[in-house]
Amino acid sequence: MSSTGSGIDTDCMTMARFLLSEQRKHPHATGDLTQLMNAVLTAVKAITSAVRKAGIARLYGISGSTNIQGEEVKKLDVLANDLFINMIRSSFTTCLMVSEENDNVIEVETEKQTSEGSATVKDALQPGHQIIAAGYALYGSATMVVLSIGNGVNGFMLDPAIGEFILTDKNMRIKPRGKIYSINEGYEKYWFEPVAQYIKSKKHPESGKPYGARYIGSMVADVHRTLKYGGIFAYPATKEAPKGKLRLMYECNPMAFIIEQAGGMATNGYINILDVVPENIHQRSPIFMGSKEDVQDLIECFKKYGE
Ligand code: FBP
Repeated sequence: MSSTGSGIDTDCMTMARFLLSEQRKHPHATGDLTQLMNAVLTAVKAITSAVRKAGIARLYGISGSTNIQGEEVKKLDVLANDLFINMIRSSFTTCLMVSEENDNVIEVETEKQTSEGSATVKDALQPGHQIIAAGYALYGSATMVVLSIGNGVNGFMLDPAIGEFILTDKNMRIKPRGKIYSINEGYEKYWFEPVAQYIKSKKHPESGKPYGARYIGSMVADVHRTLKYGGIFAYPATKEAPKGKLRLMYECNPMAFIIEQAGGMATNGYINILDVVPENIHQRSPIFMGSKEDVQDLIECFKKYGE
C-alpha cells in the first residue's frame, strides 16, 4: 500500500483496476465482463445509498406507497431489482436476465441477437458448472462486493469517499473445517433423518467440543460468515418444503461457485449443486455449503441415513 501520510492509499486496487488487469491476461478478452461489472457496481452504489436512508424515505413501506412529498416510494427489493435490470440492460453486455422478482426471463434486444436470433429461456437453463463469474453484495456497516471470475475469490469494500470498491480481502479461502453450523433450527421437527443426525452429531459430538450455532436468516450474510470463519450453511429439504426454499439458479449456484472457488464445497446432499441441470428458472433446491470437511461429514450422513 502506498500512502502520502494522509491515510489515503495513492495506489489502491479498485475493482475496475483489478478487472482491467485480469482482462489484460487474456489477449482475446472483449472487455464485456469489465463493462458488465461497471453497470452492476453502479446499481450496488445506488442501492447502498437507498439502504442508508431506507428508514427516513420509508423504503421499507408497501410498494406503491407515497412519501411525505407525495412521491411514489418503491420498496427496497423492487428498487434494487429495477436498478439492476436497467443498469445491466444498458451495459450492452447481456442478452438475457433472470431475477427472483420476475416470473419470466428478461430479454434484452442486442444488435448481435437481431442477426443471430434471440436468446431464450433454454439458454439460461444451464448447470452451475457453466458459470464464469459470480458475486454478491452485502449492505452492512460497510458495503462489500465479493466476486469470483473463476480464479479465486476477492472481496472489495466500498469507500464512500471516492465511490470506488477497493480490494480489501484478497484471495479469500475457506477453512477446511469450521466450528459453526448455520441452519434454521426452528424447523427441526420437519427435518429428514440425514440432517437431524448431522446436526445431532455437531451438538453432541462423541469427542471434542460441540459446534456453535449462527443463523442470521439472510443467505448472503450467512454464507459470507461461513466463507470468512468456516463451518457449514444449510437450507435443507423439509417435510414442509420437500424441495427446500432457496432458488437453484440465482441463490444456490452463484454462492456455491464462490464457495468452491474459495476451496469449499456445495451439495444438495447427494450431488454437487453445480452439476444440477435446471428445469425451470425459479426451481428450488436443498443446499449445504461451506468448509470441505464439514460438507463431507454431511454427505456421509446422507449416505448413511438417506433413502
Ligand atoms: P425469499 O426467497 O423470501 O427472499 O427468502 C430468502 C431467504 O431470506 C434467504 O436469504 C434465507 O437464507 C432464507 O430465506 C431464510 O429462510 P427461513 O426464514 O425459512 O430460515
